[in-house]
Amino acid sequence: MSTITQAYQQAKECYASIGVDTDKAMEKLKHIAVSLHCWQGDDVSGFENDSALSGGIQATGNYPGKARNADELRADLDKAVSLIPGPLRLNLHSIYAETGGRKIERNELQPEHFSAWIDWAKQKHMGLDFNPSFFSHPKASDGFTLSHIDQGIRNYWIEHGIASRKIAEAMGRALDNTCITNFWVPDGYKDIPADRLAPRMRLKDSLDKIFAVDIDQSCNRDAVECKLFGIGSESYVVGSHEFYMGYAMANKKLLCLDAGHFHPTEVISDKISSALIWVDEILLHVSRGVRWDSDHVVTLSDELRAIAEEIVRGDFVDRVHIGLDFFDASINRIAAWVIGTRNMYKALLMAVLEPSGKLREFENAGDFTSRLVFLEELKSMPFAAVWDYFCEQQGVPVGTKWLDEVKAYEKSVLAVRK
Ligand code: RNT
Ligand code: ZN
Repeated sequence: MSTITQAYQQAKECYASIGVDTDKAMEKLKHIAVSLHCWQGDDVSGFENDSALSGGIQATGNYPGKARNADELRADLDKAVSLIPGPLRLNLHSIYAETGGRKIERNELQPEHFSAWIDWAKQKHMGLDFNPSFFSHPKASDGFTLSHIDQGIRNYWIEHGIASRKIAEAMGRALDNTCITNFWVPDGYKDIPADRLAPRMRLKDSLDKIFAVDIDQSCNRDAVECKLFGIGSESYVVGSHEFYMGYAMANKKLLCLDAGHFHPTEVISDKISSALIWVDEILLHVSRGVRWDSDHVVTLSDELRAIAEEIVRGDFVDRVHIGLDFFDASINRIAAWVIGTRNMYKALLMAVLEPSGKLREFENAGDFTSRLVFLEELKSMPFAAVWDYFCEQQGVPVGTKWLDEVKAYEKSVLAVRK
């Protein structure tokens, strides 16, 4: 018996002593999808090649070897995917369209511009998710898009929103796997506005026009993402939390909660159970803000664990779509994907390894002493042995071994990109 299996057998007994079946827990984990964001691979650049990143988001660092085209990005994704356990999806932005060198305006994008991505996903048995891109574009350069005061500019972005939903519908249909399309717009003011209402009314009107177009719900569903502030929109963001919470409720949309889009001491883990009373489904952008919405690589933090716990404890696996949203250009970009996504799965594994029934019994009986004792003991249970075994079972490297593969790839592939 290998040492990994031996350690697992011991861990299995240990968890059994508190009423947890590790085999069942792993089985559950195998059905929790995480949507990998393509934009970590190239610092949110995309393939349009004519606009710098804008919209108040920033990927800092200049680690060599960034993917310069779709083939390189797919090759890097192949590498990352091979090192991560679990059923992954891929999350694309519209700026990752492949237009064969021709300039296609964003309001004219078609499903055919994503056919190579669809083929890739098909071959990997992965679902796709999608995002219209309301940034890094001349028509977004003054910080407003769907809420712009100029109707012509608004119309352009409305058309982009509609085009994106049609692309997403085609993706969902082709893959027989519902696509989630997320709407995030950067619109906001650097300084104190005189009128907070009018841009919000315009945003509502634009969204209404985008969503008025009939799309097959089984192929695509839409989410809306709120934000507190961004670089250049410190004083006012049109699409605030209250705006989108209301919009999602009133219009049966998914609410997207990004971990970096609230006050620094506010956490999204506590919002999940509240939001799900009022909306059917939510989308998460699991990220890590450091002092601001900096989109650092996700670490195995208390908040990451709390997010996973909420999903599992509430039995929300089918109603919470887990997406990742971070971009770090200061470390190997493939490693960034692998670190963040393995951490997401680690947190989920910890969550499915909880004796949730027991904890709830303690709580309902008013025995908060036992609740605290068990929650604390769980922290030193042999989780790592179950994780290693799970990785082995899923055919991905155990421990830090995946890093050797990333380093080898860096040498042979990334270093050659100039
Ligand atoms: C920005 C939002 C948004 C983007 C991606 C690229 O603050 O979090 O989700 O990060 O769409
Ligand atoms: Zn986000």
